[in-house]
Amino acid sequence: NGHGSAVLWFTGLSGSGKSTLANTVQHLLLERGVQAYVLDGDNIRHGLNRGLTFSPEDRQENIRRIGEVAKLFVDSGQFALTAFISPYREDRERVRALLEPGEFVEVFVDCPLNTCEQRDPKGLYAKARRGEIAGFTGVDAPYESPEKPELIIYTDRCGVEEGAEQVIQYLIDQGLI
Ligand code: GGZ
Repeated sequence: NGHGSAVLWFTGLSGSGKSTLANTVQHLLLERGVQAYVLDGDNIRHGLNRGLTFSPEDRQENIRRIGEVAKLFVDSGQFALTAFISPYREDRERVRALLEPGEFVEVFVDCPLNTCEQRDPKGLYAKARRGEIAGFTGVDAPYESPEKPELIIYTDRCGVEEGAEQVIQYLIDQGLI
């Protein structure tokens, strides 16, 4: 119905608020009659990508597959909202290269590690600090911040609704919706 389609690629630390933000944006898009679907750990890492670990190689494969699936959504005229840490710049740029210019919207969900660690909704940072999880992003595995993201949402400074509105405004400005 007269709108574009794109991948909204949310990237950031565990606990930064990617899934919450993506789900709120999805809700706002659906309200406007724009088809949108969220890909996240719940429907991808437990299904299609079951069996992949958090080694650098498996994270790369995780992101590669998610990029291909997201592209299928765009080919079908929908918005795909992806909420994965996607810690490696190169892996994110490979997904960008799969798509046409303007179809990959990198949204950096920027939140200081300290704040993510204080939130620690699943107690995973605490486990990582105790040495019970090896290779946890931000603790003993890297997170490479985007250099030129289309959008940065500072989730420690703005509420979820406000952040989601910033994403919607970007899509309006770009003529995507
Ligand atoms: C980071 C991990 C790890 C390690 C399990 N490092 O807060 P969560 O629980 O729900 O978000 C994290 C999720 C990260 O999966 P992704 O598919 O987004 O990661 S990546 O893009 O890097 O492939 C966390 C949980 O899985 N988790 N072990 N070692 N996060």
